[in-house]
Amino acid sequence: MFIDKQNITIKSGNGGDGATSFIRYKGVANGGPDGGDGGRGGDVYFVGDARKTSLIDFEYKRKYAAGNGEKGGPKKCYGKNGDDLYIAVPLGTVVKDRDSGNILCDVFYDGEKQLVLSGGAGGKGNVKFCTSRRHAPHFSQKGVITEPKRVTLELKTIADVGLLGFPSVGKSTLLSKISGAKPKIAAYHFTTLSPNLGVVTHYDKSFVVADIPGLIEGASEGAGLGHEFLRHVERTRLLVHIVDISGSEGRDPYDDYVKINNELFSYDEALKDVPQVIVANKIDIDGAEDNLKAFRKKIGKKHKVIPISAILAEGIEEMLDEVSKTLETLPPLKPLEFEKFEYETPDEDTFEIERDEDGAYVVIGPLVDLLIRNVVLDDADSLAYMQKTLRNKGVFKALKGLGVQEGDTVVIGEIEFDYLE
Ligand SMILES: Nc1nc2c(ncn2[C@@H]2O[C@H](COP(=O)(O)OP(=O)(O)OP(=O)(O)O)[C@@H](O)[C@H]2O)c(=O)[nH]1
Ligand SMILES: [Mg+2]
Repeated sequence: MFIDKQNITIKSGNGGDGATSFIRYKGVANGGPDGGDGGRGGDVYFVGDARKTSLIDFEYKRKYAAGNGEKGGPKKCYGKNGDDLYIAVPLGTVVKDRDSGNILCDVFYDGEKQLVLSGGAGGKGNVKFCTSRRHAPHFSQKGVITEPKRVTLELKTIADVGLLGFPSVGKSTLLSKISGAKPKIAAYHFTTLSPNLGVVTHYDKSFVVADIPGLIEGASEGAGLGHEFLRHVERTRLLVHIVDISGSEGRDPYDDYVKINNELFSYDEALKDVPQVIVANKIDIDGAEDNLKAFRKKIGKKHKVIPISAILAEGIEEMLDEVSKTLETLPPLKPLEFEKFEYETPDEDTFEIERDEDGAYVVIGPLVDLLIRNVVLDDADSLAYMQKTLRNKGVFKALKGLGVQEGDTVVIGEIEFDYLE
């Protein structure tokens, strides 16, 4: 089974909670605060791995999470940071946010690391809340809890050369002769079920060739293996278009050539700009030479047609010369051009105020989530700290702007209090 599209869930690590703790040792009754900060949650990266050729690994494991940050400890001990997670993917893997379809990254080069999710920040320990007036804070901050994200991985194979043509024209046979690849070869259609890659060395040049199977008439609308493999044609610099010049299956080679091109161009018009080397295979079969003459006539002088016998390895050198020469004139492949989508870490300074049916002022938004996560309700210091934050972030000012009166109810998460000037 070839897998070139997969949905998975990824999550960066939560931040570790800060510690609330006080110095304790013999002879000291009430030592000062010494609670350390929580550790940062681990980040999630995708990494290009040239040894991988499909997304099969993701068929078996769908959930990926970086390590959580550890809690802070007494004696100002910092919590350990969570381990980063590196997810290895084949080159040409495009990672998208599943809900919006926006592109997070295109992993193009071997060893390339792409950061997609940052770990949650660790909470501050109570030491950090000491001030000249607050010597013994009985509160600390919680670490940031991160959200899992649903992403789609899509493999758009990167190859210098794409081999294409109707089923059984000899694509895999050719690939097996020019590279170390050992694809399955047989006299029935759709022998090859996934794009095979091979590395070809020709004199001092080497290039990657992909056997792109499954193309038949109607492929761009889903016939045969259809669309599945057309996306692998998008990222080739050059196409080797193979026809069975012997017409061994009763089809006209020129008809085949036109049909395959129609499928390509109706899938993506831009493929018209990808140069093609036309190869007439199975020249060893009786009658093929006559067909070649007729084919050349229909193709016209503009295009060169190279006759070969893949099975007998004849004409291969001429073909590789042509491929290699053409490749030299073509620019290298580049990653997709796109605007990188980044998951937002909510801006914890933002809030909104709504009125509920009882007329109470309800404060909502990321700022509130932050405050609620951190407040210790039965601790006066903690409540005072929350009040100060509300003032500093402009919540009281906004309430006044809305006409809040002394004694009105203000709701923040689960906390309700009367507004006092
Ligand atoms: N006579 C002759 N037969 C060939 C030649 N090249 C391939 N064949 C035969 O054609 C049949 C199909 O070859 P494959 O290489 O599997 O064809 P393919 O294009 O990869 O086919 P799919 O994977 O089904 O798309 C096999 O039986 C091959 O032995 C050739 O040059 N001459
Ligand atoms: Mg094949």
